[in-house]
Amino acid sequence: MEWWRCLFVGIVLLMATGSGEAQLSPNFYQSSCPNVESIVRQAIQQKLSQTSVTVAATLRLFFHDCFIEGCDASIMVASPKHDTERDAPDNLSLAGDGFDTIEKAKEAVEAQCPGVVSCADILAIAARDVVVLSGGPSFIVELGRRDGLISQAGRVPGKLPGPDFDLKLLAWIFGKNNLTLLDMIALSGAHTLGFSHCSRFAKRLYSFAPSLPVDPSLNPRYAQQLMHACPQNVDPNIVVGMDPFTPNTFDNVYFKNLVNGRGLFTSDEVLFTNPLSRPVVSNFAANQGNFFKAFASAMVRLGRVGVKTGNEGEIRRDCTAFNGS
Ligand code: HEM
Ligand SMILES: *[C@@H]1O[C@H](CO)[C@@H](O)[C@H](O)[C@H]1NC(C)=O
Ligand SMILES: CC(=O)N[C@H]1CO[C@H](CO)[C@@H](O)[C@@H]1O
Repeated sequence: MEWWRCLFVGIVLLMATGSGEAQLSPNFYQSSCPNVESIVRQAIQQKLSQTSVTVAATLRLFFHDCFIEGCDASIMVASPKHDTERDAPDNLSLAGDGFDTIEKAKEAVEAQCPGVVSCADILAIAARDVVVLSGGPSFIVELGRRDGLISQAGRVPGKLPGPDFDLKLLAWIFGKNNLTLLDMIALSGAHTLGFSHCSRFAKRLYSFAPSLPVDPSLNPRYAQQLMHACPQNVDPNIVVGMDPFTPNTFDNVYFKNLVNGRGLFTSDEVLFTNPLSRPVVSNFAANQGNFFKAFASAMVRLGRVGVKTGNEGEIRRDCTAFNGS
């Protein structure tokens, strides 16, 4: 080999191995905390027996965590000054039960394996578990994430998709997180669970366009139902099920709804109205198995976004506070 090629290969090898870039692995805690998954599952099941809100709240928490600074539990950090990620306006709807679920699971894990398992990994396991416990697909969770050292409300704006996004913007923001169009469509299927406040879609009912108050892509009967549930100037705490038929079950009804003009947000319905994504929506609506497979693989890829490994970050003792604080 010519010397410069040798040098080049050497540098590449060094970059791959020498930078401390560790990989996630399903067996990461095999020797340090072999029962971590069953400890987390038990904590989730117990919380779930108290309130079904846990399911959607935990899944959404994982998504928001990963899109802001990567999957590093930065969303969990609380500060008396109310200036961390969870205090950003975008979080308003992050139900407190999601945070509580992760804190409970962390306490249970700490009791058996103190100082070993990251909050980021507990959140990733918990997100998988709530999907399974509500009827969705199971999958193997990769582990070995470290907890982040940055959590600032000011760094949230622009990192999360909005309910008024079109397909191009959705594809762009998921693309920034190494997720494909297919991943994005599959992950949107999480809206088969949970609730939304009226303010997030009221524009589609009352002020879509100057001469066209109701978004024409809304099924007219669905629009009527939504106006009934969300009259103008409704109490801001009122919520409606994002999948009006089975809001507590993880199934493909979300995609059937889209085909029938029953997507709650513009960002939901556009997946069917845009010809680029429509074939996938139709496929998921007709075949729940295909949706489940795509969702499981997209969740694994979501769980890789911006992860810290090796000796980056820390293993937080308390998920809501940096160790140094
Ligand atoms: C595709 C872009 C997305 C947009 C624009 C979006 C937007 C929203 C909005 C506006 C809400 C309602 C918040 C409220 O007012 O209460 C919501 C709820 C929710 N989202 Fe998304 N989301 C997206 C993707 C995702 C993904 C990828 C996941 C998870 C994998 C997810 C999981 C959830 C869940 C479970 C809820 C219900 C929360 C609850 O009931 O507590 N979303 N989303
Ligand atoms: C996306 O993937 C590239 C290549 O593997 C990686 O360098 C980058 O950090 C990833 N970005 C995120 C946000 O995970
Ligand atoms: C659950 C949670 O932490 N919600 C906070 C979101 O941010 C607002 C301020 O923008 C706080 O008032 C909420 O307590």
